[in-house]
Amino acid sequence: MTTTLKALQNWVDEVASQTLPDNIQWCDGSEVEYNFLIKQMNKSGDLEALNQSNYPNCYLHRSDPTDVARVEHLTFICTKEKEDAGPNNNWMAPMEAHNKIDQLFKGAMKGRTMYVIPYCMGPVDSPYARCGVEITDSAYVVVNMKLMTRMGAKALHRIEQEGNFVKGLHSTGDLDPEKRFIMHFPDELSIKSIGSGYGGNALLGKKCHALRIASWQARKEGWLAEHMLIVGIENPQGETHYVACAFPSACGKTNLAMLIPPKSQPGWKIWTLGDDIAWLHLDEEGQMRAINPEAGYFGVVPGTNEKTNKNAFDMIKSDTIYTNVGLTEQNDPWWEDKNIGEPIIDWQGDKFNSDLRSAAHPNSRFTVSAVNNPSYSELAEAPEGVPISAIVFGGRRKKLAPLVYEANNWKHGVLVGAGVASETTAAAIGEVGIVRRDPMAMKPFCGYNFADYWSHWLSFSEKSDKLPKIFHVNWFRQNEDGKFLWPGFGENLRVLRWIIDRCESRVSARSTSIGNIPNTKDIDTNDLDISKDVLEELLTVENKEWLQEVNSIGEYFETFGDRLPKELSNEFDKLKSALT
Ligand code: SAT
Ligand code: MN
Repeated sequence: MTTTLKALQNWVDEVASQTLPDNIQWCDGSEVEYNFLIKQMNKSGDLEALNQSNYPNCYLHRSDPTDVARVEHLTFICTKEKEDAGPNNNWMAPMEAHNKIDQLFKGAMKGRTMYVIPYCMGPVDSPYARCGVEITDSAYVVVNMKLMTRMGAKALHRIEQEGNFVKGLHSTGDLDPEKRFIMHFPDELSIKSIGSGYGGNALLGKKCHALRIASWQARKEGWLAEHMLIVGIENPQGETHYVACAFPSACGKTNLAMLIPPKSQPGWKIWTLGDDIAWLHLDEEGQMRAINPEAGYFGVVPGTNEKTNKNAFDMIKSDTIYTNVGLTEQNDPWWEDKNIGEPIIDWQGDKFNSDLRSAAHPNSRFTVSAVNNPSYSELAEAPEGVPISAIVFGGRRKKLAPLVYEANNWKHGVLVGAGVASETTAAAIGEVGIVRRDPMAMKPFCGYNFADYWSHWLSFSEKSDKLPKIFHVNWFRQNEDGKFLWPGFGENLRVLRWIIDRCESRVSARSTSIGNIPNTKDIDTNDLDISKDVLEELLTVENKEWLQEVNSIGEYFETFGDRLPKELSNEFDKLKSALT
């Protein structure tokens, strides 16, 4: 396979003469190619076959122990003007960034195969989909991209028809953390990443393209590229509402997207559209519609069990690539809270010793195609996407944020999203459990200045009078003893039901200074071991605590200077005066 598209062929030739690979392989995305690469990596030790009777077609990859998560401090947005990247991003001038990283790419693929991966983010026949080509020297990246995107011949065909594509150049380099960079060039629609083979650093279709570059494109073209799951909620009467939810990495997006309704909620069904990224467009009628640009899941493994996420637990029993989990004596994968079996080997391949390290890395992952998901929605392949009734923001907060509240209107909702904060998780290198501001769960992923991003969000209020309602949820509130107040997981359906009832104007709500809160009677607690007091506690708004929060949001907004949209400061002022 080669290409008729001159621009693509030229770029591939250029990269080859810079990186000097032994071979060049154009990926066609076929099963034969996938199986061949798996076999090859199994031989080279890049992958280890798991117990094939218990886990057919499942493999384990161990990444370098220094290369286990996204590296936000080494991720750069390289716009001409520093201000365009904003205080929310690391910035480097494009020329300087190219020079620095090109130096590292020189001869980087010597002795290796260079893979050319054409891929499409979104259904190949969707007008909302966008294409890219990733060049990489990692076979692990190729097989992950096969599971995570629509890759190969069909994507290449679309690229040749359209004539343009996002360019992603990746090499694992020598995995030296000192020579690791993930650079984005929004003006050139290109990405260069070196020195990491891990997830969001290396699978360039995901965070690099579908969020950082796409958010930039989306602003220019009038749509939104967001860090959101998309889920369909079908009621016992057979009506389905679609909701898009933005939570930071490792805060339960995959679990919510694949939720199984508890026995107390007969007749309800959940359909998964996506678990991580949503591209949102207004259609001709002003209805917001969403597609999931991805075709698979790169989910957090620890904590997945029959109770927390049975769909995922079953889904990853076959055709799955595991990264950085432990092993049992039977060579089954093992992770914390799997609740079955015992580990004997840890994620670094050493004999398991609980004093040394956990068996699975806290950010260990599964990669699996979405079609393996028992709750996969038929409409996930629909080129026109699904209509969105509600947008939900959330984070991991021990205190303060109530279980759920509703914004007064779109503009207030933008403030609610911009004010999101969450405790950090193992999905990125750095300290875990620190509360940081994470607007719209996009802190690590917005490819431009947040102030401009909020202006873009605000601009939708003029474009349609049928916009989704905006909500905020917090599944993670704790009592004084550090116990979670809300059971979470499947029981979160009860909160989604209230959200849908609000969208359909079926229930009233209590107006507070931060927005509309459910009346306790409207959250179904049937069959739930939760007292009225606890529910009330979950739905309390303490103005004094909120005032502190608002002051911290205000300080954060100040870092954006004059660029902060006036309409957002207005919403902020309104909130502050409601609290005082
Ligand atoms: O490493 S990824 O960016 O792919 C996963 C995540 O952090 O959400
Ligand atoms: Mn994510």
